[in-house]
Amino acid sequence: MAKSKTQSDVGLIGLAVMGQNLVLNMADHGYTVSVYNRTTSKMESFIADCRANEPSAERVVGYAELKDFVKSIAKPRKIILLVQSTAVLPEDRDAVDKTIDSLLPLIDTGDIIIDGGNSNWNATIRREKELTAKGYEFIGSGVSGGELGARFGPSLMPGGSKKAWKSLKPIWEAIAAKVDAKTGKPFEDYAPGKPITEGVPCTTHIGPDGAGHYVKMVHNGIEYIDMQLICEAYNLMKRLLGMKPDEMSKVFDEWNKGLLDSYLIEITTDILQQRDPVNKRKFLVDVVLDTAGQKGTGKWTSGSALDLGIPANSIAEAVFARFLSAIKDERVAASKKLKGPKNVKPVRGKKALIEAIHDALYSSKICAYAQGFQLMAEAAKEHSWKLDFGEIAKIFRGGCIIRARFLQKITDAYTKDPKLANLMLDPYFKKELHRCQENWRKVVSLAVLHGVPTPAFSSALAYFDGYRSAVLPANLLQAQRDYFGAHTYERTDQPRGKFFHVDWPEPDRPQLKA
Ligand code: 2AM
Repeated sequence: MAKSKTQSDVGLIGLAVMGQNLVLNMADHGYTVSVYNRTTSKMESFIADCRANEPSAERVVGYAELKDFVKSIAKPRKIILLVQSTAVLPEDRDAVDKTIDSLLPLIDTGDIIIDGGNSNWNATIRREKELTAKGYEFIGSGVSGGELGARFGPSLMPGGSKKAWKSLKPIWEAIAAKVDAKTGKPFEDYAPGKPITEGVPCTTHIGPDGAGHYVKMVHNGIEYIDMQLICEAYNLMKRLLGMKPDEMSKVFDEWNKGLLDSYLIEITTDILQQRDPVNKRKFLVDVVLDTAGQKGTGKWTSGSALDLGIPANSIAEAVFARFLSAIKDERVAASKKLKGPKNVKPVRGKKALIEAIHDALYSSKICAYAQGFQLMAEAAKEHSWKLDFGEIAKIFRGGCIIRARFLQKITDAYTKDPKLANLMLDPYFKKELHRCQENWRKVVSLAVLHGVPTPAFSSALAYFDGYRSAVLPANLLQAQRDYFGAHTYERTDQPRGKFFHVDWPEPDRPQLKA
């Protein structure tokens, strides 16, 4: 249907920072955008701000009434929601549902509602079902990259019907981050009114209903562990080598030129050289309190791993590390009572240890991504989604917080073998793990000897060692279960699926359990 001259290409509800920035991004790309916010004054100040500062302000139109907002959008309407989501269980209803409910009497069948918030995939599955049953289209799209990403190019992970995606695709491809087709490196030379239009967009149709929000959630889980690994590397340099932040910044800067080249390493380089604005003799990082917050997506990822039976232990460790950081007062009290190791020899060989920490970080990162991708594979089975992991790694290359050179290698791995059982088995990653493991073990051993906590490095190593073990001590565990609870066991010399039980501690009369 042709739109009238006065109608907007798209509408957006929810003018907090992410919403505002997505609006400006779309306007910079030539789209006219109608905007609405529950609290009208926020819409008005946004519009005033646009007029004062934004080259594309003329393409942004604010509405105080929802019905006028809806009327202003060309059909089939595309209405993006960036409102606060809190629903976790399918039956939970939150502000996203309230907003959808208020829209339904005003929109037409065939219109598309796009939830660009950090909604839980369970809620997205439910909403998609409810809305498509009524004849509307619904897309749940992950939007990653923080405020700057939303403004100049996020990584976008839409889930929903192919038909709905076809309508949204031009806008999503326009506003998404772009990477160089050959190198996979993100283009970042943007400015207001000067969007990037060349390159490969960091968006793809992830799959049906909740697939996009699920992948976005796992992205966040990976982000948790990526950040924790960097923090452990920093802590080891600080505690074992006594390095100061500006010296460490130089190390991270070097690392950013090699295998670890990534956004998170880059910002760490910046953070570590920043002086405290209050007291310039200090580094800012040294006066930031060591308690980390979280919004819940790492917890959701870990909860999903538990539900699906996937050993994403390092991702969970990263969440627990934040919990541990949060009990600051308890830690301060405990630090006066619980003593660490005594008389440990100081570490020698600074250069070699820094190199070893680099390798420990790289190999742990491989394990963390292996866990995240295994989790997505299991969720895909559970929900009958056909996820293309090569494409997913591709859209993580730009825009999002975990963007990294490393992701090109993951794309390569899944392009070569779309059915790869675990990233660690890809020839490149296998080689890297084999190359790094001696250093990785050295670092974890040193950390243990010196009493420096490295939950992410250590759990990743335990994952690697566990995954490559043909035999684990679960034989004893299952025997214990059979001993106290008659839970039965399978035998190594019998076909799988045959279960046995004995009368412990007198196992002379083995019985085949029916
Ligand atoms: P507000 O400015 O009126 O608070 C992020 O919090 C965004 O979600 C804001 O734009 C906020 O609108 C919106 N939001 C939060 N709860 C909402 C609700 N129950 N209905 C509509 N919008 C809501």
